[in-house]
Amino acid sequence: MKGIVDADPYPWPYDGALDLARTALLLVDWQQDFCGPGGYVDQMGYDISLTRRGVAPTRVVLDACREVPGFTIVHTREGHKPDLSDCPPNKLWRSRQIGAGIGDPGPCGRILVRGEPGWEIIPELAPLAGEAVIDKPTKGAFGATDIDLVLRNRGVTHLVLTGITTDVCVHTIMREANDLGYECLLLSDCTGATDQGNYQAALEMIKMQGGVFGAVATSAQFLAALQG
Ligand code: C5J
Repeated sequence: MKGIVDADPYPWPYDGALDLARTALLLVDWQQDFCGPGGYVDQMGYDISLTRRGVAPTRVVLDACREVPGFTIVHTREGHKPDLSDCPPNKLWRSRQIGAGIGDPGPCGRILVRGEPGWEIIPELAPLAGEAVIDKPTKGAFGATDIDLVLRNRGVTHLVLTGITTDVCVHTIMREANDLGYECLLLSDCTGATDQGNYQAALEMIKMQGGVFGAVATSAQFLAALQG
């Protein structure tokens, strides 16, 4: 139906039809480090085809949202200051345990360090002028950044999420946003995880309890509602 996303477990949003003035598209951590060859996820030994597979459908959604005048588009990037002063020692230690130490040199420069090639958003989904870019040293986005202020200043109350990885940063951000009262929708084909089981479980967790963190839809279902 026009303006209403045929989402699971409820037609999204809960409060009626899409209100494009109050909705933002969130692109979580589409960085080389999480889906590019030689990046952090690749260096840890995971299969980057699993994290890359949402790139093409996300690009379609991004292009559609860019066609809507005034639509809010927000990109996030996970990364640390070059001196790693914002990297908790336990996060650093764990990354070294798995052989991809944050700050260590790699094929994409220093792993998860701001300004390095691996930290950049991949060209397919790179931000355009006027789109907000939120840098976070965290998995979530609301604890150590001004994203809440940026969204509220624009009157945003509803979030459509894409990004990687489903079970880590995307889930953390969706949970944070949901707790703050944002009405959230995750696009299932516009996200991916380093583990297929975790990806499936992450989607299921959102939908339990009547949509405990919001709802899930495909990009086609969202576009059908957006474009009528
Ligand atoms: C991870 C992220 N997986 N962006 N970060 O460490 O999900």
